[in-house]
Amino acid sequence: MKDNPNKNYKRILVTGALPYANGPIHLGHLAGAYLPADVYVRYQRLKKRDVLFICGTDEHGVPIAIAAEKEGITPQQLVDRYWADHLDTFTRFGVSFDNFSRTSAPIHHETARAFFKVIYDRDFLVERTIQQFYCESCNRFLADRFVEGECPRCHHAGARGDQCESCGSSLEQTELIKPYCKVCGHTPVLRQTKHLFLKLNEFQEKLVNWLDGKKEWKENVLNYCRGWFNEGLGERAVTRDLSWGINVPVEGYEDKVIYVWFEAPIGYVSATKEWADKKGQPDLWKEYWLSDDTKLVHFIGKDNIVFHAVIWPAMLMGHGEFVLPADIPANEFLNLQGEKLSTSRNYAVWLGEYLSRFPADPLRYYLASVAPETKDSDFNWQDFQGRNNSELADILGNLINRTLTFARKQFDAQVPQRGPLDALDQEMVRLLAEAPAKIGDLLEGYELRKATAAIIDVARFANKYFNDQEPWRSSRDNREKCATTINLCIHAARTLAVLMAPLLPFSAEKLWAMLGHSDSVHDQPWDGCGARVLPAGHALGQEQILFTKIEDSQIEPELERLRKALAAMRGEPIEEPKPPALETKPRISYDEFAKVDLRLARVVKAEKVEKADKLLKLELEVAGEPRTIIAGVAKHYQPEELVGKMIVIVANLEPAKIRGVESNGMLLAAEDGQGRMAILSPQGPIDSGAKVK
Ligand code: B3M
Ligand code: ZN
Repeated sequence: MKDNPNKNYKRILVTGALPYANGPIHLGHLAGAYLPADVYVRYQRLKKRDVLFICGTDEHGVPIAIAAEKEGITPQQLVDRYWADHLDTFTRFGVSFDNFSRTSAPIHHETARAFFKVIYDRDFLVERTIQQFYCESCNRFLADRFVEGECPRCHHAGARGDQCESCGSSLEQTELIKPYCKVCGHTPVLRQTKHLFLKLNEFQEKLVNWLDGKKEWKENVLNYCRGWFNEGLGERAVTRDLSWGINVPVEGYEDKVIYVWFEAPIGYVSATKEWADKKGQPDLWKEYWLSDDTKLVHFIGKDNIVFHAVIWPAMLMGHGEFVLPADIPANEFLNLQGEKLSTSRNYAVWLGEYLSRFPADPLRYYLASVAPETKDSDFNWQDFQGRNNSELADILGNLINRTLTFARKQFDAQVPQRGPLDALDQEMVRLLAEAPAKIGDLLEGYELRKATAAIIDVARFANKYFNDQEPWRSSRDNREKCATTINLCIHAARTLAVLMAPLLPFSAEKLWAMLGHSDSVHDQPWDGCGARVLPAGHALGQEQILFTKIEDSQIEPELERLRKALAAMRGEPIEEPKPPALETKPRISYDEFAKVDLRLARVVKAEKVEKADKLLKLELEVAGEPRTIIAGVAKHYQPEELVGKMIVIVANLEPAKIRGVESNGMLLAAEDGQGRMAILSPQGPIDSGAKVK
């Protein structure tokens, strides 16, 4: 086992990046920050550590103001909706925040303003007068993304005032070619305005030294920071000319708000305060933020690295009272079917939609096994289906199912007595005993992919153990051995329930109940879980299916939707899938066809043919002449529906005896590949006997 990375810490404070409240949660969010954070936290809880998991919505900033304007609602209405939506979908996905707050909460406004004031009073802010775009039609300064134009570097049209999405360069809005107001389209004018700037440059040396001590941090995070240091940190504006946000607590700045990226991370502090208030111990937040023995861990996606690993620590250093981040395990991006996600173009998988069709755990499992830990990775629906079916259902689910079914049939649904252990039994016992520490080390080091594989490996081994011990054979000739095998398989199931609890919280709880427990698996201790055995005679619960297989027909609509979104994104025509090519019989000449005498006939009488459930006997009238035919349409038509109808018959077909009745002709009906049948009829008024050509 590795050295305990938490030995210097009394408590762990885990944060998930505050999602913007201007759109629903998608799989990229989950893979980047929230799933890894949740698994880590759930694991720490099982380790019985003092851990607190904090998050909330990021509710200010330009994109939110714009989205609200577009919908014709107030920003508050918009964020109210998304705050509730995020909380709901996160909960259904099993993300177990201790508090999910929001930056529009009064406690955050208060905390952020106080923080800002301290930074100001300690002289880390400087006033600068700058030229900024102003829209004379909207009567406002155009902060950040309120202005768009052509990118001066790649000439992409529609580059935003702070960044070009196409080439990725970060921009000053005054660099934009042909700038326009994002809201009304007018060309803005330059006006003078003053802002407060954070003197980030004054923190560079301190930051470099601090990050030097972070040898165990992920390489991608350290690299980003080095890039920033190499360019040299400059002053950054931390106020904005906007109406939606937190008012700047400095005289002369009353009509401006704090830059959203300055106040959002302070949201971690406010959310902790809110948690403490809700608990009725309003000072409890201080234990987490005001003490060096707190391990502060920020889970984020790579686009947030500079804010968390450079600017936020500088702010914390400037403020001086709060603990600095101990780790920032940032993930790279998750692509979708080999393409970049685009939320604005709806090329994404939205969590709420996923959850309306599939359970949470298979997605947690899949996202963990393809987590973008060191490089961008891909979400692929077929791969998701494959792993669910072959790993969750066929390995983990199968082990549990066959073990519990066997125990029910052979041992009256009780844990059988363990006898002497053979070599294979001993290997099973050892593997289970060692699993918690091994998987724990991986989880501790944020290696979610490897931890996930290691959990399935335990189930894989146990499945093989079941096969090799052949309990179905020993149940006949060696009851003691059979009992030992099943006892150990139940032990494996029990161990797995705890090991999988952080990753598959819903299935683990279900399994725990199946093993006959009435408490929660999430309250069990992780340490030693592989050695804790259920006593012989312990009554097992009712077995249920843990993981259902996913059918092709369930993922096809998902692929189809993405295919369409991608085509729309690229401006390609949306191709409908082509029907299979029409296969016909060999060609015939007109003369051959003309030999068939098709006529209209009126149905006079119709009745079922006895003991033939497919046949109807039809009495017809063809140009005044009576005729009888037998038709195989009884599965599709009731006799009464046909009476009075005009139909088409082959009038010159050789008569044939069917069930003792002479059938003199044949009606025409169409049949498709889906078992449907329709009798052909003329569309207008016409006499019976008329020729059909
Ligand atoms: N809302 C950006 C994002 O969701 C931002 C994170 C804030 S964390 C303090 O990517
Ligand atoms: Zn405008």
